[in-house]
Amino acid sequence: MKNYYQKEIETASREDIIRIQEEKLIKQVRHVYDRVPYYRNMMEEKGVEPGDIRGLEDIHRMPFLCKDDLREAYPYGLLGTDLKNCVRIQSTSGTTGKRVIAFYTQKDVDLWEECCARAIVAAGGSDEDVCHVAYGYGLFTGGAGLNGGAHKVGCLTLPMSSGNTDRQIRFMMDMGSTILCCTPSYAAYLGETMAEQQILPEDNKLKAGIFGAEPWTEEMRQSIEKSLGIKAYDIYGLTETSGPGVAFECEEQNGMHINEDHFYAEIVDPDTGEVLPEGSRGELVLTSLDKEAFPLLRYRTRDICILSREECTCGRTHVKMTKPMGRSDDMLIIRGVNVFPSQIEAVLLKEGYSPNYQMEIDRKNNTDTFDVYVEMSELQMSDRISDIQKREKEIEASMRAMLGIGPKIHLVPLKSIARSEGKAVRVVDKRKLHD
Ligand code: DLL
Repeated sequence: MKNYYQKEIETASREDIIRIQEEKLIKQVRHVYDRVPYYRNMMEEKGVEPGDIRGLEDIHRMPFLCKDDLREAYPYGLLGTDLKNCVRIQSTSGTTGKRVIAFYTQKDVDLWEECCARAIVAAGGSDEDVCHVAYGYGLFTGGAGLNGGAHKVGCLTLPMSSGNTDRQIRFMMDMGSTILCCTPSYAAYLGETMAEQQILPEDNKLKAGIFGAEPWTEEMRQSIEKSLGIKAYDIYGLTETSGPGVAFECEEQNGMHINEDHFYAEIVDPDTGEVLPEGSRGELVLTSLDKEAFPLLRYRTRDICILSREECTCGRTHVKMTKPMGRSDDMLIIRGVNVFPSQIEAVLLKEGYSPNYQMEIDRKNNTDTFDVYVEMSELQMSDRISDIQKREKEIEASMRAMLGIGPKIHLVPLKSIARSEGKAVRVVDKRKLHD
């Protein structure tokens, strides 16, 4: 039996989805023009009036919005309603600049939680489940979003937040958690720690995991599924568009359905901004169609992916996005070569290493240095030095074949790379510190 949280809309015909999107878009453009001076100015600069947007094919006439605009408008410049109508804020971690603050009305919170509820049901969740939420609570959207979604589904919700791994495991075993929500790197760490505590995958009651907020590979999915004895589903979103739940994976585990009744998705060339035809790889641009407090039109996510409208066996009709293949702005250029951290991870997992790694890039004598620290398994640690060195060379060769550039590999003892309870720190780019 197929399970949907909102069957009618999740399986609506293409024509119905387009009609809904057009109606909402026309309303939303008028809303931001009337309510948000920042938007009105941008539209006037581009010579566009609300009446010019009569359907989806006109959306390209609207200006793009990017993270810098959000920073410039900080904190209230993009508010689409009076502050007294807002009931919540959430925020980005702000590690790469000024924080982005997202505002929500009660309706915004409800719609956001519904999107998360769709993801939970798509992962097999129901009111019979115990949903263990180990995303961070607080300003980060992961905890609040999945918590709200789990309530809507009627799950017994465990608001664990991140951290205190021993306590997480104890609650998971004692309360019989069946669905785990956290970052994929923390899921891998939980699996690793449970194995150390001699807890076998079949000892826990988990059946599914809903993992997102950072890039992860198919190889990592397989390794988490094995260590926890579950099915692992991807979920995508960003603070600017409410949080998790813009898109989620279904039983096919092959791409994430974008909630098209709430978000209109485009793929553009990250350099020129030109809209690319369906099936092209490019930057995802999202328009929130019905957010009241923080409505974003044509927001440049910087996430690189491909959209696909191939029929899905789950019956959902909403367009699918691939896993983000990196970001157009976190792509590293090392000795002139473009490197995505996900490529490093793919090689390591393929070669049988753990996903615990850290890349370190520096510049010495005007040349980039590129080191990758990789943790060994317990078994590998007892190997002779010469064997370890041989393996370092083998990984270097595989990386060179994949990237066209060979980093220096350092196999390091298990647990020597700091674990993260939230998003893993994969890249330490020391070049920036010198500028
Ligand atoms: O990470 C929201 C979220 C929470 C998503 C929990 C999923 C689960 P931000 O902190 O604003 O919001 O970071 C957003 O994280 O632009 C992507 O680059 C990255 N990201 C989010 N989900 C995925 C994913 C949350 N499933 C940024 N795969 C986004 C790869 C992801 N990257």
